[in-house]
Amino acid sequence: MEMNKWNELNREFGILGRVCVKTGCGGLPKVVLAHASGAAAEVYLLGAHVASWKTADGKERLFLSGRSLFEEGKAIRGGVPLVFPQFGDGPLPKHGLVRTRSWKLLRTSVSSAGVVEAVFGLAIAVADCAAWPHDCTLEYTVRLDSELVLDLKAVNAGTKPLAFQAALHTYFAADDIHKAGVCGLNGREFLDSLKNRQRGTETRESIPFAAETDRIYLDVPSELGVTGTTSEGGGIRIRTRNLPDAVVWNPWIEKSKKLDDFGDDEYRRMVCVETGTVIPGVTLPPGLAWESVTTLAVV
Ligand code: TA6
Repeated sequence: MEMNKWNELNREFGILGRVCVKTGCGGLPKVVLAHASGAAAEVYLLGAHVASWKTADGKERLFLSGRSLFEEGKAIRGGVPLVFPQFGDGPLPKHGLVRTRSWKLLRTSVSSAGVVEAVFGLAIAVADCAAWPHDCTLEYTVRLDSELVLDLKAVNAGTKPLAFQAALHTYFAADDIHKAGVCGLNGREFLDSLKNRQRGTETRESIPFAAETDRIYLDVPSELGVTGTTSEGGGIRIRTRNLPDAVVWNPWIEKSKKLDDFGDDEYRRMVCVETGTVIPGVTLPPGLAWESVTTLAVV
């Protein structure tokens, strides 16, 4: 276990060989989860951001930009940014308030079956943001075994209804975007963000990538697939609970050049399939909790 400036965190939360806090990029703290199978995950306290997920074969399944910033107050480019309480543009900073904040590590554990878990928390208070004056607590659980389970929970700690959108803006690694596809969305309605959210209906079994793509699919099945992410033809199965929408995004050539924290050619190596509740989102009465689960597995 790395004994360094995170000594105190490691004393409280470290589990020998399974959980430790280390110095990540930009000197930021990251929580490293290691499963007995060899699977591993890394979670920055900044944004409770899962930046790496390696399966037991040692293969990295998430994309992380080589040009990502790792700075307090800035979003990490790649991995699993958490979007809350606003998806996209609006009165709040793009994609909301939580991907740029420092979260707290609340608990860690290893179950008798060997499942390694870390739980992160963030409290938002009325005074924090004039455009979103709410008391709200978030809990995010990252659970690792043969799958990666990401469980996001929000509690309305205030006295008025809490309206929010939420998403896991997951960047999957792809060996070659031209061979990747997204399946499970045939027949579903979508809003095309490249055409002022014009409505359409998907007609393809598998959505290929040959141009910029940015669509919000509505009321999607609880199981989706990202195919062809590895050169051997492997893919990822995504299962969700309580996340009715899915966003499919690849910036392609021109948009990539406009993103400062993203390499010009990196669009070839990633695909975002975001699991979320976006349209219309959730309205949570005072005192109540909302919980969502996203489970990723290699197939
Ligand atoms: O989820 C898709 C999207 O909203 C796109 O429109 C695209 O801009 C992307 O997210 C990335 O947003 P970001 O603020 O991280 O640059």
